[in-house]
Amino acid sequence: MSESSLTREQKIELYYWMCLTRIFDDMMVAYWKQGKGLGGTFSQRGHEAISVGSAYALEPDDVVAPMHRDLGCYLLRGITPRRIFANLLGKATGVSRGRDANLHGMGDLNHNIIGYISHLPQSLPVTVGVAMSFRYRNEPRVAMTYVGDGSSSAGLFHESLNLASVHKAPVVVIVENNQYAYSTPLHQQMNIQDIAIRAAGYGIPGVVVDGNDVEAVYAATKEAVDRARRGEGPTLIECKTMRMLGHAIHDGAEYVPRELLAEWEAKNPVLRFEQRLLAEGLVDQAEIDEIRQRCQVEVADAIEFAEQSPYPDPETLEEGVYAP
Ligand SMILES: Cc1ncc(C[n+]2csc(CCOP(=O)(O)OP(=O)(O)O)c2C)c(N)n1
Repeated sequence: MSESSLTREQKIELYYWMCLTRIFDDMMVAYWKQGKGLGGTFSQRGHEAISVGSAYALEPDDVVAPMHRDLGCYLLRGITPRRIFANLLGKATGVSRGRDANLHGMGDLNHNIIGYISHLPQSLPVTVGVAMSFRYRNEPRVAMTYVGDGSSSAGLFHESLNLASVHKAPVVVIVENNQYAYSTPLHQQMNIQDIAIRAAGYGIPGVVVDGNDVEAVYAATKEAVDRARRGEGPTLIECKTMRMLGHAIHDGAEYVPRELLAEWEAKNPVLRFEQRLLAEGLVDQAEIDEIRQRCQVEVADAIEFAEQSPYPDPETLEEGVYAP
């Protein structure tokens, strides 16, 4: 793992968010496997260091457009576990007020979060547009979004980054290279080792990061965010990781070699960071246990809250359809 300039308190904070993200995800998956969930849902297991480390580098005024494996980003930006679980169950207390029982309906501009757009990678041009508006208005703000390895092969990815570069849009693009786009392995969709080299085609920096190292993700994102804020334009950050479960809850991912999963499980981002904090003497086991316990209580409370919440009143169906 890399060194970073983070203080002890900041590192513990990062650990807390990663822990909360993992426990939320584990409990969500267990809930769906019991057949209690509504529709499909996407696990972000293995992506904790990416969503938490990158979001931690943003200021509250910055805007972020997460995707379907960025639970940690939503939580860190202030959307409570209660509102997220209620959203997943399609309840009126959820982020989308029961309009979308998914991570898709999770936009909340009060937290400067753009709702996830299902059509990949449509969040990218929207985020570039937001970044360009900051530039035109001379606001020192940055916009950030995430795409998968599969999404990075779509035409829109190239068009958006090219435009962003030409106009020096203050945007940071995180590619979550988790080796698979649904069942398609990396080598069947591109002929390059590092997606980051695509940045050269747009004349912007392309960085490869260990996506299972939260401090490395934070450090790379912080540098890119600072660069964007100085008016020097976009950065492409490729975070290498592995999708540890299927594409969504219904997918057993039998097409993924077990050895590959075992290899990545040894790099479990939450456990690795925990072991590092312990090895550096920044925390003791009792503190780790306390944080874990706190996260478990928070998630259990969120599930209970979501279960007890009402479904939306059909009379309110048209509310929120049009922008005010
Ligand atoms: C334009 C478009 N085509 C197909 C889909 C269906 N779809 C949803 S996620 C996904 C795979 C995406 O792979 P990747 O970008 O690597 O992200 P990952 O799910 O691996 O995190 C597909 C094909 C979609 N959402 N949008």
